[in-house]
Amino acid sequence: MRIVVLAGGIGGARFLLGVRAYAREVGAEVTAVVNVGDDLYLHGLKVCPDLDSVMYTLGGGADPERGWGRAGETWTVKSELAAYGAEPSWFGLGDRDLATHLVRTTMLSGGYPLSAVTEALATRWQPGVRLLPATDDRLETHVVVSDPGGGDQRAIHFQEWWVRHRAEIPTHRFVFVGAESAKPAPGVLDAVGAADVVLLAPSNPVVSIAPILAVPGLREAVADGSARVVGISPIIGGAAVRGMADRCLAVLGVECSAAGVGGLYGGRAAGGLLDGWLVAPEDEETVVPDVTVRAVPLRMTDEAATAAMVRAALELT
Ligand code: FO1
Repeated sequence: MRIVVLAGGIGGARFLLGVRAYAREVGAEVTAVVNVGDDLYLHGLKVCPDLDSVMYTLGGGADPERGWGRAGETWTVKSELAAYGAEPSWFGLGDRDLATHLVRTTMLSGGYPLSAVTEALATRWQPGVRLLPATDDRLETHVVVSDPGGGDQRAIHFQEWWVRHRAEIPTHRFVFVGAESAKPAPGVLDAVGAADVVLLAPSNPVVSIAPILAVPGLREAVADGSARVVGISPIIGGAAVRGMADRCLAVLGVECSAAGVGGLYGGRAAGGLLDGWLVAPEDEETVVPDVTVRAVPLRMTDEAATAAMVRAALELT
């Protein structure tokens, strides 16, 4: 069996631990198509937060509390940069993490596409699933904001919105810069086309899953493909499990609920993506037109709990 997972960063990484565990049980192949909209250049280095969260988490090198960056991290370079007054200081790059960005930037400068760089970095980490960026092209999530109390609108990078402002700034819309000319990374369309199941991880639907689907041809490949498509709700009992999906959904005017996100993805018969939608027991009354909804525990407390979610999703197909 072949499983493709569309995933963002921290929540996606934790979900992929369960997918990998399930796949090992049943002998399935897993390809993760990971969001690149969070990526940014910083101090001359290319940083890919979602790809790195997935790679470090599956490779056993992630800091379990933070969910991003490396375990056992030190911050010497960060403090040296601050001593020079080098901005931005609001985005911390750890010393161990920097080695990843140095290798990545060197390879990109040498002409390697991001997908080849990701494969090279994963050779060290052995994540146990194939990691593909959604695209090798530039696709950056920018956020149109205005200062509190009105004033002109301006676009800032997603990370500045997420980390510097913690999303606590008047926010008007999200723009996936470069999406219109981006192409699916090599292997992405083949993986989706050959998949028996495509899973939408319980990542942020607005700034993690949407930028993946914004790559021309990718949404169509999923919607029109032969694979069954099952999503896992990132919202339990009307609250985001982690991160700021609630604030992101509010920007879109979408209800922060399992039904709201299910409706955002839509049923395949109605031109959307979903055949199945996994919700938490608190949300068992959820109805999404044309979609089979099933309620199971969705707290990813450990690999076994997450693998049980994956099994439930596969049973939905
Ligand atoms: N998140 C923060 O809240 N503060 C940081 O200083 C920070 C640094 C950072 C460095 C590398 C990296 O891969 C991720 C980092 N993140 C940080 C998390 C990042 O904003 C999120 O992982 C995603 O972009 C959102 O899912």
